[in-house]
Amino acid sequence: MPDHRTRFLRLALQANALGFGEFTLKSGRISPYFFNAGRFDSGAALAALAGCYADALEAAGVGFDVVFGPAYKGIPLATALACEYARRGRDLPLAFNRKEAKDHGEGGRLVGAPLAGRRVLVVDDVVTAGTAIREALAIIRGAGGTPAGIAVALDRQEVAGDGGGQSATQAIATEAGIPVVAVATLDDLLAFADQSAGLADERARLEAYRAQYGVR
Ligand code: OMP
Repeated sequence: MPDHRTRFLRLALQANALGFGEFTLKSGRISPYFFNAGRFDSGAALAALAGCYADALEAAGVGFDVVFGPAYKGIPLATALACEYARRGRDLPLAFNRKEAKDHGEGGRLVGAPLAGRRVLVVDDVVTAGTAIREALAIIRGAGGTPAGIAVALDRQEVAGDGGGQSATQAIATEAGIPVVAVATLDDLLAFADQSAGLADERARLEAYRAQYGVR
């Protein structure tokens, strides 16, 4: 397992961003685990997380000119990633959206660097059915940008309703013709649980969930 995956899963467990129990997802599925990126709630935690995203993107070799964080959870993630790139010597433009249009001041829904004519990387937290990512792609296209890739912390590798047997991320990658880079996947989490003492019960529940909703 490449280092950024293990590093991320350790960080997520330490921060309680990865929880085990019973969670109802946006899709209505009842999941034995949940990733809450909001628990990366300090400068140091976000900086460490951004390092994992940057390593995963570098390993995947994705080309882009600007990073875009969808409201709300993508905003601190994209911001931290842009800061991490600056630390590594590349100053990248950064943009994000508001959920509500602003009718005064500068107005509009987009904040930050222009997207028009640029290759845009979407930075978000997690993909289940892919609804949130599809909305972000529509915003980018509406602003004249070209989606160039998607970076998420966790790919839950679940079949999408319309995925034709593919996972939501595979369906989006095929539809949009762009790479979806996940720092870690459910498969990585299962492999990590195999090697970690004390996660045997959680692993069994993850396996049962994958048998029901996971991609084959
Ligand atoms: P999709 O839009 O179905 O891909 O679900 C992704 C969104 O669901 C995320 O942006 C979160 O709002 C939320 N979510 C999590 O934050 N963590 C999870 O582990 C699972 C979900 C979810 O509801 O599926």
